Amino acid sequence: MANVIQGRPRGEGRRVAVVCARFNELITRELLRGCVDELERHGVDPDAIQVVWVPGAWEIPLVASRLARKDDVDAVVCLGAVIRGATAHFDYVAGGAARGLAQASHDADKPVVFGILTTDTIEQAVERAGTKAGNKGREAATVALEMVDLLHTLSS
Ligand code: INI
Repeated sequence: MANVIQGRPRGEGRRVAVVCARFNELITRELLRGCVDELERHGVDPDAIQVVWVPGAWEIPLVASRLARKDDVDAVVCLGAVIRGATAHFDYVAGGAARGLAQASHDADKPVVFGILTTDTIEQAVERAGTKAGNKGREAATVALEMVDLLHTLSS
């Protein structure tokens, strides 16, 4: 019989930082609303959630990295919306954010969750911010708690 290990999204006693980009704020504040609600629904104390706003998705990794290295933070959830325009800007911003968050997670040895939408259109972003395709902020919150629990199990 295989020894199967997986985490559960338990929120009690967990401390979570959320970094949210102001760019495309109409979308990102819905991601933030879903994220905070989901963290609290899983039992995270509202006082144990800190929300930090940054200008755009490009700025998220630096702040996420700083927060992830703090002793009183168990996980960092990163929220943003990068929407493709007519130029290559999208690729630089989305690619830089993705690489930066992977690096931040490895450097701090903690979950740094990628809750940044990367879509071709505003409609696709709206669908993922609390309408047809759910709320990616909620999903990111659950992933963060599951990963904190999993890493705890693996190190105990
Ligand atoms: N930032 C975003 O969060 N989403 C975008 O869609 C976006 N676009 O398309 O330009 C965007 N650009 C700003 C960027 O994140 C930085 O804030 C800016 O380049 C200053 O460093």
